[in-house]
Amino acid sequence: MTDDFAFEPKTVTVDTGTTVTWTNPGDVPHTVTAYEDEIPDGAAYFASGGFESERAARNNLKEGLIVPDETYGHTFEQSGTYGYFCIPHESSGMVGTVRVK
Ligand SMILES: [Cu+2]
Repeated sequence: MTDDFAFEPKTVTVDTGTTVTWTNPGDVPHTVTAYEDEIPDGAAYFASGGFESERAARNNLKEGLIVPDETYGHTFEQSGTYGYFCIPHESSGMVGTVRVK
């Protein structure tokens, strides 16, 4: 089932060094934006648009949008649990988790 306002799967588990790629198969733009306080200590921040902080991502929403059929990828170099969300649909519960082993 495809839900236009959810990450699918909501939680993924990958090995260290894996590049996770998000694809937008829907009709509306989304972002992949890490919660700065939900990534491991010392881990690289990530957000579509290439921002270095959650604040910058929130303040420059347009540049971070992943439009339909576009993708965004991030390579996870450090183990731990990473929480992220979609800025436009955060209030609708569009959040996800990447677990890196
Ligand atoms: Cu969204």
